[in-house]
Amino acid sequence: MRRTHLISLAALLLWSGAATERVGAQPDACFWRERSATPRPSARTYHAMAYDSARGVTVLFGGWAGSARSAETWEWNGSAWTLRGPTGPSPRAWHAMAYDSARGVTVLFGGDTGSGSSAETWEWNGSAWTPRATTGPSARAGHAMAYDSARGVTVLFGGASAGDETWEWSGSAWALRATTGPSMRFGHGMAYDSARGLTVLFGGFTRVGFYSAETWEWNGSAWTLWATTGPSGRSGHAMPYDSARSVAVLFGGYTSSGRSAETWEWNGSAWTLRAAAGPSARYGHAMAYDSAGGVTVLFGGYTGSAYNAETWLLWCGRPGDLNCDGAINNFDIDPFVLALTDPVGYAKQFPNCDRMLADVNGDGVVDNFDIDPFVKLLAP
Ligand SMILES: [Ca+2]
Ligand SMILES: [Ca+2]
Repeated sequence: MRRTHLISLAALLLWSGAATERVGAQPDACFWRERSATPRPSARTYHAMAYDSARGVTVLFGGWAGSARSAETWEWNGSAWTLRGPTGPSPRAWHAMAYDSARGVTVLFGGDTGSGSSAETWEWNGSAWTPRATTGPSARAGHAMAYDSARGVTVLFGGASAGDETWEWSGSAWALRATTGPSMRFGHGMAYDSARGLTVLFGGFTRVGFYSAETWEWNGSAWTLWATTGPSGRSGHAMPYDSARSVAVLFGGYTSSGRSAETWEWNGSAWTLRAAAGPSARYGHAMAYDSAGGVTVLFGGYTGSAYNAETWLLWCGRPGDLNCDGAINNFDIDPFVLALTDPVGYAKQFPNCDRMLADVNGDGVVDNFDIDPFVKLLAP
């Protein structure tokens, strides 16, 4: 270590002032991490996932793996996958799911069953699947759903047939709410922005034969098209909402130039491309935001040569917050020193954090040149 750095570090370790935090001094840094787990769902694409906030698990149902459709229900608790026993919907892919937090159930609609599209509504309460409404949207696949927690309804848009309809499920009945807004499409992404009370839609494959790059928002009565630049046109991406950071997170999809490995964020007014290396380029994967763990979960997809069975977590934090508790203060000093001197030890002690949070000067490497910026972050 250079002498100046040694002096800084010594000052740092001796410093015992009140915990201090500089809010917003550094932008978030995001990192993808693959989680290996056994057992796990087999490789698949066009499954659906939703996060059950009451039980703290991400629910996965169905999917397609090139030879057969799945009727499996799996749950991810943040560290392990469990295959759940009860039977429910028949095997299917290209269905949609959303978690109704008021009623504590995961809602599933439609999908491709192999003998046509489904018009079934099912609900999973964590122990049993129950078939629901017999009237509602026509049979369809490739639609998207999101739960509007302010209005207490599950919003459905699009699908490979009748794809310009907006429907809402109250928990007891479906209502057709609009037929104007985004054009007919399927394979789009949809998420509910709870901070702004709007359902966000991006992309999809439209009937006029191209990949849409449109961003739309539904306020419960009308759709608004945002004139904005952002991700290129695509379908088969996934787009959950990160409620801690108030952004919709988009990954992957199929574009006019092939599969994408891009991670984008929509904050309600602009798209930002995240330079976060992670899953390989793919489409037909599923994602959900785990609010208890503060991570976005991704599973599977089609990578161009194979169906995929990888579990990835996207974690975002603030440079300097080395213990990942959301604040930058004295409790980050020991973890910072550990990250700097013992990467293996750091990973072991903070498995859900990332050593790169010690890259406080943002030059892409963790080294002695990060000490002074870290001290400045702590000291008023
Ligand atoms: Ca901290
Ligand atoms: Ca650095």
